Amino acid sequence: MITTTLTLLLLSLGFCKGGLQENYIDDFEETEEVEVFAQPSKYGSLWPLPQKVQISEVSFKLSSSSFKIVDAKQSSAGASCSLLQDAYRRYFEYMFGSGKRQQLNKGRRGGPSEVTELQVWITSPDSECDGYPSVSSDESYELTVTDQPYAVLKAPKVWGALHGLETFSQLVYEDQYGAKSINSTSINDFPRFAHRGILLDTSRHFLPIKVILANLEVMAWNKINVFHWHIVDDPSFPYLSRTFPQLSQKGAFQPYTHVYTPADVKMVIEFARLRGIRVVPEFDTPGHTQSWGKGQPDLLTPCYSGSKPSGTFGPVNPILNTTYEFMTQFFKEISTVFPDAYVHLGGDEVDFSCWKSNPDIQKFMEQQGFGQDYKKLESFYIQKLLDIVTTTKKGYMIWQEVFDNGVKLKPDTLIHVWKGNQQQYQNEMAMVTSSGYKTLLSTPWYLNRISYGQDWQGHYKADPQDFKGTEAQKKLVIGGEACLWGEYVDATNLTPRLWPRASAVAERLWSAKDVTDINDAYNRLSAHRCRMVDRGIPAQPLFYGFCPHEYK
Ligand code: CP6
Repeated sequence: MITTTLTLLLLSLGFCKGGLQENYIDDFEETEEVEVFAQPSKYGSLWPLPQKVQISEVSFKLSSSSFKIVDAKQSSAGASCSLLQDAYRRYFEYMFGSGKRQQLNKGRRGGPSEVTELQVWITSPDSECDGYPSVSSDESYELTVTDQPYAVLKAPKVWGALHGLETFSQLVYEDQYGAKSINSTSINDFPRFAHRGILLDTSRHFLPIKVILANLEVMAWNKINVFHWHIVDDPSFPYLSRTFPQLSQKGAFQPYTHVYTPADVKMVIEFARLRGIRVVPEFDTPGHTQSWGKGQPDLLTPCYSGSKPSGTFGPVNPILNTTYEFMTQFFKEISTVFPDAYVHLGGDEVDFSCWKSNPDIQKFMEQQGFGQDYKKLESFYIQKLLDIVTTTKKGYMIWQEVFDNGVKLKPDTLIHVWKGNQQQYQNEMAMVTSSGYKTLLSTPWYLNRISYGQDWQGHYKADPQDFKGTEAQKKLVIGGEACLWGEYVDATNLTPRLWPRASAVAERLWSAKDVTDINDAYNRLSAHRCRMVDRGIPAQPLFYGFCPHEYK
């Protein structure tokens, strides 16, 4: 049983070893910050803002002793749907606490102005209760709180119901006497983009499972639906492979503690599923693979200094059959461990200097007629890798360089744009979509970059469909991801660095395109951030001020 209890994490730092490689986007443009004014929003603390909301002045009371979340009689998901039953329990606790903060008016009995039930009605015959969410999942829901003794949450599938429960919990507030209240409300909601992700990097620093689970929980509060797990990279290989256990035995920071076992991975995937979140793993090759070389001899290219091997290694060796035999077995395992229809295959930042130094590679280049064009060699490798992964029946995501280098891709490949300044990434989105590929954006959402000020405003303003192109091109944008690369982030600082800054991205990817009022966003986001703190997550402040519950 996976625990959903969240606790503030007090962690001591272990020793960190391994050299760091610096990466910069030099010409990243800072957006100008707007001065914002604190005042309550007419939308309260709703975040991300639903597509259609009507909130009236009429308010009802809710009491922890009489209020219940129940399945509607007509619902296609009932008591046997543990995904929903677990969610009911979670949200009841978020709304009323686990008994610590008691309501002041506990003795009250239900009157005409009390909501006593939230009925959850899954309307499609297949609720998808036991399935996995996908890029085409229906996440829509309708929520009505009216003059009835019960509120109704209608959704075609459980995924919409999960979002609706979060929205309902966001509508509940305390009146001036501390009594739980909710206003008469009608909401019709669905996401603007299907892919709303967060990248976490567990190679630069190992992230304990409980930190990953805690952040998956917060992703659900923000209606984020993809966890992009950048699980391995140069510094360490914490993924415990059943087929190649020596990869983590030799490549993990601490092979007995700093690894994700098959049971750990299962737990992350199930915890995510119960919250409507997909887990897309990334196994980045041929670059960013130094840690792979420790447990898999001959996988990496030996670099030469003059006529002799220098003892250092470069990217994956693309000229050996053994490389492709290894990749075939490895990705066969990955395709069974991770249920999502996609894997991210990386392909970014391949350094050619080692390949250039190696005489065997030089010979191969000549035989293939590649000349001195090492992009052709990189494409040769990626092409073979894509063919291998295609046989596992998975779709793939890749970083933009693979597209830039002209590799032949399956039409349903997702191109992940991460480089350049605003003009450069907008050009890239235009080029990728004019070639007919689906794309997602990360460039403006590198949350590992920090600055003094309200950088959430820049994240909020970026729009993945702002580039020159036709309507058909814009439709190929499936969303985006906030990236929190791990060079300077571990369990001690990850959560406040991510929240509420990733919340800004979450609203951009969920809410309607015209939801751009920075002042209203500031006021709702401040309240949303206080709610995250109240729910036990150390989310950092946007600016000066205080939270309502600070002194209680
Ligand atoms: N690791 C990998 C990284 C980065 C990328 N890929 C990165 C590049 C620039 C910045 C931050 C991170 N650390 N594998 C780029 C996709 Cl600023």
